[in-house]
Amino acid sequence: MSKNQVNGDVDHDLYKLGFGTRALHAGQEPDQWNSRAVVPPIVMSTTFAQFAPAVHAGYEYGRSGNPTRNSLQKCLASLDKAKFALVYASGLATQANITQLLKEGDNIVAGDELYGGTNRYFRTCAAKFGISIDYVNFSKPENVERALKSNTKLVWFETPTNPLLKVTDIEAICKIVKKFNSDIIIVVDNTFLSPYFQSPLNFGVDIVMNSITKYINGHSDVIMGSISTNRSDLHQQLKYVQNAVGAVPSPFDCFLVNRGMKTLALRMEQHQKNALAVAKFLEEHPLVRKVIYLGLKSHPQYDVIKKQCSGFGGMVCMYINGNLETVKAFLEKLKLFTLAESLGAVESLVEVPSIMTHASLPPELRKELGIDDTLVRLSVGIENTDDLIQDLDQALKYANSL
Ligand code: P1T
Repeated sequence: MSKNQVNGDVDHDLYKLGFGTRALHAGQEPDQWNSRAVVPPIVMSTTFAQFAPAVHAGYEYGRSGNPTRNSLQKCLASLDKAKFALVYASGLATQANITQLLKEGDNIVAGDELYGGTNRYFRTCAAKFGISIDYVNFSKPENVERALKSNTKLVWFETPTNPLLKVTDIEAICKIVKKFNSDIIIVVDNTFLSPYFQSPLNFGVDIVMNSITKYINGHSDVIMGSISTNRSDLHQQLKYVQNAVGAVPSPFDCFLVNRGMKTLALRMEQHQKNALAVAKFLEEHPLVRKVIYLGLKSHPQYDVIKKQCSGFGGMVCMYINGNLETVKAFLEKLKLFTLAESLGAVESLVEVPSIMTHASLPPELRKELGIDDTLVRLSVGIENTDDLIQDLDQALKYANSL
């Protein structure tokens, strides 16, 4: 690895190094800055001086390119072991940019279980432009095979899904889709596991997208999204759209994410350690009807998880015995788990998908998926394990006593 690279492309020697090392060094080369700053500076300038008309040093205008953003994009590409990465103003802005690759009459085959906002964008925004969307359960690859059409241009799924942590065999889906039509673009939303625990590009996916707002930034203080890809044609098209649509993140936010990523590996290990302990504790609790966690052998797709993930992440779901009132009593008593939407940050969060993150789904779809009022989603943070268990225990005891 050369620390003396100036402005160039990603240094691919770096890709041989470990995840934690890449998170600290990729895109951070001090020689790209005149000052040799060890931490990429926040370049707030919206425009860049040109030597002569249309002759510039790689940057013209802040929407089309920014040095702080470039550092982040390089580092992110290295974490996904991708050739290219691009960042956007939010996860949903990323989805809207990718959808710009389609035209009227095209079809999308999407997972039936997606973050509520992702489903809402396809259903109410993309559909307005004459794009049809078919939703299928991706955990059964034969459903996807049946859904593909001659006008299908995009296949989009989350694995694991938000909120119920259903898992899709990425390799099996890629084989089916590419055999049907190799031009179809396959996108995996990798938000729930982050590049630390899952590398969808290794299994034949064209684009991996992330809501950076979650684990990658990890501190609940930035809204951002990203794509990573090895395909230069898609990178070129998406870079064009990134500038043309203009939903780019601020340099300050890029700086924060760049900093947050340096501890992604450490944070993910602690999220996982805590989540596994929490899931095991909840499994034994009389007020809990069912627990869903990737690291439990009871997960119906444990064999697929073992095959394609290097860890289980920090998201845990449970169904509580009782009704919404029981759930509300439990939430009211929690002291460390904050009742809030979002996930993947250092502090533990809790939410009720049916009336919060997935309230925008049609009620009949929620029912079909099993997102009812007794489902509680935990984003297990990096606090001390015993404190989290103790917090859940006292709140469950209270709710159980009513
Ligand atoms: O919030 P934003 O950065 O726009 O990302 C949207 C998004 C995309 N994909 C997944 C899997 C997500 O979970 C999200 C956002 N999710 C929440 C806010 C949530 O609480 O589930």
